[in-house]
Amino acid sequence: MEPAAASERLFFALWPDSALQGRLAAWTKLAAGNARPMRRENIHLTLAFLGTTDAALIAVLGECAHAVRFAPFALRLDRVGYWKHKRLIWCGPEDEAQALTALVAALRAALDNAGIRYDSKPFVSHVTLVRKASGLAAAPSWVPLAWDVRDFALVRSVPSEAGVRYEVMQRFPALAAF
Ligand code: 2AM
Repeated sequence: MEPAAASERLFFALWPDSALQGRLAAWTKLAAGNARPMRRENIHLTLAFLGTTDAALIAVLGECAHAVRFAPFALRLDRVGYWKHKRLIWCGPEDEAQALTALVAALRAALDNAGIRYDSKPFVSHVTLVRKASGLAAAPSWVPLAWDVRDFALVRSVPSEAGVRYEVMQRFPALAAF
C-alpha cells in the first residue's frame, strides 16, 4: 500500500473472488476486440461511489459499513448488455436482485446517517467489463455465472502507469446467522 494520502478516491463494491474474476476476464478479453477490457484484478460491482473523500473519514466509513447487516446471498450474472451512452459492455442480473438492492439501500442509509456524500443516482447493478466499446456484435455468447456474495469491500482507486488500479482496503462480511 502507498502512504496515507489526504484524500482518496473511494467506492464500496462487491469484489469477486479470483476464480470468478478469471471467468469474467476470459469472456471480457474475447469480447473487447480493439476496445478496452477491464483488467482481471479490477473487475467488480459498485454499490456506492463516494469519489474523492477526506482520508480522515475512512474510519467513519468502516463504522458505517460494519453496521450494515446482511446475509450471504447468491447473485446470478444472467446477461450481458451494452450502454451506448457510456460505451461500455457490462454483465449483471436479469432482474434487480432483491438481496443486492437491499444491501445497497442499507449501505446508502448508513452513509446518509453519517452525513457521508456519495453519488446518489439510482442504483443499476452492473459489472463493467469493457470500456470504449462499440457494441456487442463481436462478443461471444454469454453463459450465466453464479456469484456467492459473502462480503463487500471499501475500495480505493490508485493511479498507476498501467491505468487505474483498484485496491481493496477493508472487507465487511455477511452475517451467517442473520
Ligand atoms: P462504471 O464502471 O459504470 O463506470 C469506479 O470508478 C467504479 O465506480 C466504477 O465501477 C464506476 O462505474 C463506478 N461509479 C459509479 N458512479 C460513478 C461516478 N459518478 N464516477 C465514476 N465512477 C462511478
